[in-house]
Amino acid sequence: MNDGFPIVLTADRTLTADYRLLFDGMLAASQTTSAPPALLEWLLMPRGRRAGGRTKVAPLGLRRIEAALLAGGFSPEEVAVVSEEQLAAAIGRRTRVIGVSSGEPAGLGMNSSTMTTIGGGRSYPEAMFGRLMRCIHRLNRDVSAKVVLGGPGAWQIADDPRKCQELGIDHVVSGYAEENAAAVFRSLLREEPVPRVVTGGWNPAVTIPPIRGASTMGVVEISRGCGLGCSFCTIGRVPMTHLPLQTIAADVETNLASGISHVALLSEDFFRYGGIGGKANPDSLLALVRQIRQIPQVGFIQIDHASMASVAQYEDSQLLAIHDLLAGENTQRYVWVNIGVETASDRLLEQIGAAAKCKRSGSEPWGDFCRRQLRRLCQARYFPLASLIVGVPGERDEDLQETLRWVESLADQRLAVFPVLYAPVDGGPPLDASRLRPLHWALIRACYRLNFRWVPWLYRDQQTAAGVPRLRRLTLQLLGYGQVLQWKSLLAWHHWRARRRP
Ligand code: B12
Ligand code: SF4
Repeated sequence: MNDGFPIVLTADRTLTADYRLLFDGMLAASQTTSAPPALLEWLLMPRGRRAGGRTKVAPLGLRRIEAALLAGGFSPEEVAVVSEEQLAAAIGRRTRVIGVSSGEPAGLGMNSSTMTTIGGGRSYPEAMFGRLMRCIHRLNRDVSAKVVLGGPGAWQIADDPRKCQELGIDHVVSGYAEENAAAVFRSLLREEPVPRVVTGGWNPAVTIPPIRGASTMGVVEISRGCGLGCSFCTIGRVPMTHLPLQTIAADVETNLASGISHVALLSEDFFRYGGIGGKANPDSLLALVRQIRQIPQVGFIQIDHASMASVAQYEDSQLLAIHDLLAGENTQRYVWVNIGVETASDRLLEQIGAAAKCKRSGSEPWGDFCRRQLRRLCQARYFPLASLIVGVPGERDEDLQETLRWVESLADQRLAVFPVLYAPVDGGPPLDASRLRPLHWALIRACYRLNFRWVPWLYRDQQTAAGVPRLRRLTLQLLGYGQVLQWKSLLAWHHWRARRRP
């Protein structure tokens, strides 16, 4: 048996692949096992680069835990962040703790359950996580290191000791954990008793440690939490905290040093950076993006989520100025952004407890307000990926009809609308196809008519921005068109079945 490292940190292939862009990661993670796994793995999840028995890229959450352990007194020789392929060499007689990060250990995330309901199979992240745990279980048999699960999906199995046992997990750390990760790991190394489930700790007033190695897809946090309180969201009650410019710039520099030039600025509400409560601060965001753009070698800057209420607080000229800084050399390039609409019905919006995020002045109906903001974003060359939640308790036919008309009214815009099936955050059963009515399918199909038109175009645009070689681009496009055909037939079939159901 080899020596291994005392502390091994790892994550499955969906989180350690060498994606060029955030969009690649999103695309890969939203696949289901009904697509040929070997082809997907090869095409969508290129194996991450490695050096000195460690992975070059790892999910940001795991990088923060690594940084917290080093800040908490562990030495770089004691802690190794590795990919699945490196586990056999990393786990050995010295190994005492194996830390695993996952966003989807049980496949309960809303996006995953939507994809499996429509496309069949199991969610890729869940399947890959299962494969990783089997690998750890096999290698750990003669080592008996303690296995600790953390990450944004840890809550999914925290209350399920049987599932943990089945997966070979001894402890679950839930939530952000920079503050107590080192203490928990130290106790485990000393073989002191540690509860099965530990609540992670972090203190916004104490600095979040800059990462020590590159993050998958060049992601760096600019804000953490959200605090707008939507009842269906896991971070609805975590107040938004903005990271200082120095930490953000340091994280970008660490990625650049590993050859990752594209940056993804993460926040649940990009346009709220530097703001207080729900109030945006355009000057602060402009200063941040300007500073990142000034760092030599920074390529395409991507963003992730935003809220309508924050977009509304920006002038058109400010939206455009930020777009141009993000896009860099080619200002004609589109910058995609996820943005929550959830429903076009004011009644339902109130009922699902999303009123705070949808705050707006005046009495403009929510659907009209969203349409206006989406058009402003499109005008400034953003590509909105709007989300709708389908099947929330209390939803009526009139809400669905209103939302359907709303989707159809956007046919002249360059955007996508993604319907996600409601899944309760308490881990209760997500909605499945048998509970969807014909009107649900009519709405889902209207959304995908837009998506089939524009998503392949967006992906092409993004890949060109990232300099993906032509042959790979063409192969992926072919695969994409195949998937569009498959999904068109699946949607038509689900709709037909729902209509025949009594
Ligand atoms: C970037 C991103 C992605 C990227 C990369 C994911 C990653 N984990 O790096 C990609 C595109 C691949 C992705 C995919 C998915 N994502 Co995502 N993603 C995000 C996003 C925007 C940022 C993640 C991040 O870097 N956060 C910052 C870091 C510092 O926080 P963190 O990862 O939570 O890490 C902290 C703790 O969790 C903990 N921790 C993390 N790892 C470990 C390990 C150990 C051992 C310990 C002790 C602690 C620990 O300590 C860290 C520091 O405090 C978040 C939203 C958000 N703002 O967090 C959604 C989010 C994590 N994603 C989410 C979802 C649902 C998914 C998908 C399931 C969607 C899908 N099917 O397509 C997949 C799952 C992929 C997977 N295998 O986990 C949900 C998770 C909620 C849930 N599962 O219930 C989130 C919270 C979005 C949301 N608001 O709903 N995602
Ligand atoms: S605005 Fe988005 S991130 Fe914030 S609580 Fe609502 S759904 Fe969650």
